[in-house]
Amino acid sequence: MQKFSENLITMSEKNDKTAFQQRIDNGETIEPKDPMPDRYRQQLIRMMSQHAHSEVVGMLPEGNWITRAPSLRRKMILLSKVQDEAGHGLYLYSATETLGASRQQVIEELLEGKAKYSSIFNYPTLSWADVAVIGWLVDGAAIINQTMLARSSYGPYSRAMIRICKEESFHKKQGYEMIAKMADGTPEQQEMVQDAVDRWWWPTLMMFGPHDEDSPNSAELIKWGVKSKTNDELRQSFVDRHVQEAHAVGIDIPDPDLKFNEETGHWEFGEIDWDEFWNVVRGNGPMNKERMKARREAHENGKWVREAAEAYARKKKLSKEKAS
Ligand code: BYC
Repeated sequence: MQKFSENLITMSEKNDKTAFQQRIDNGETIEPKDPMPDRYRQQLIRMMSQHAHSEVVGMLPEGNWITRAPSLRRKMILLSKVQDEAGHGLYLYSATETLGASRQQVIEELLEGKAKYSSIFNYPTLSWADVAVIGWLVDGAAIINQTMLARSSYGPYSRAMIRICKEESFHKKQGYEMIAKMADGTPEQQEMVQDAVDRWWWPTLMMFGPHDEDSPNSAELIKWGVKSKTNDELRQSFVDRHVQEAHAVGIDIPDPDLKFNEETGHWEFGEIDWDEFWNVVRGNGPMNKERMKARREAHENGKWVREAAEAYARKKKLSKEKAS
């Protein structure tokens, strides 16, 4: 990750760092012009830009089904959901810019294959039921993670999360409604929806990131109030909530080790295939190459729009200078 420290107030002195930690421990919100340790800034740029990329790349799997939605109602819902994800990307790129990282810089890092985005979007959407499962499971996972991030110590990130969570909540509901309808439908619909859940369940659990003992960033992010829960804690909340929702509509969870622990009140689940996770994160998942190709082409095709916007901004600036 590049350094973006020009004109920004960073902290180097030990006393300043203690004062900063004190502000975090007091529950204060850190705003863009506040002094902050360079490492805090870099960690936020890393995480928020990855999050923005995930929203934008995340439009692709569902976008694949817009032209084939089974009714006008479903098409309208899907169109507006995918459009919402683009909006989330824009809020998050803007929030990242408040840290001194330009949108152009972070997007270049994605297109050059240097920046990560969520592993989940490297899986294919093979049937219409995948759209339902993404809404229910993937947006369901995103809500659990982002409700925590809505309390993050960095003001622009937490405020973006509040709005995003409201929209994700609608996304999850429309997905779960579709799941319930298909689970209550014809045998073919039931088979199709179960097949989609079987394929997406484990990749969704991977979205929360590696186990806590293998998560190098968690401790620092928790110390700075960016995260308030660990990857494993969030994953457990997700399992507890979604197993119940699955059972309520007659969907099976594809995990032979799943069992309810009466003492802890939690659902215990089987081991995640971490080799698969790291393989996808390193760019070798089923759809990584196709996703990046689609993003690069979209960026190239949008060049004229960026150039037109820049020309318009220059023209406006010139006429303003002439008038003054
Ligand atoms: N995929 O130390 P860790 C949406 C990386 S979109 C890929 O635990 P951290 C939606 C991690 O980056 C919203 N990489 O990291 C859109 C790190 O590598 P680097 C998606 C992953 O930051 C359209 C390394 O593994 N949500 O909802 O403490 C349609 C070690 O990990 C993943 C977000 O983006 C992964 N799954 O925790 C529908 C949430 N997991 O950077 C829906 C924002 C880990 O050190 N991000 N890695 O090279 C986060 O909450 C956290 O960054 C993570 C990781 C939980 C993802």
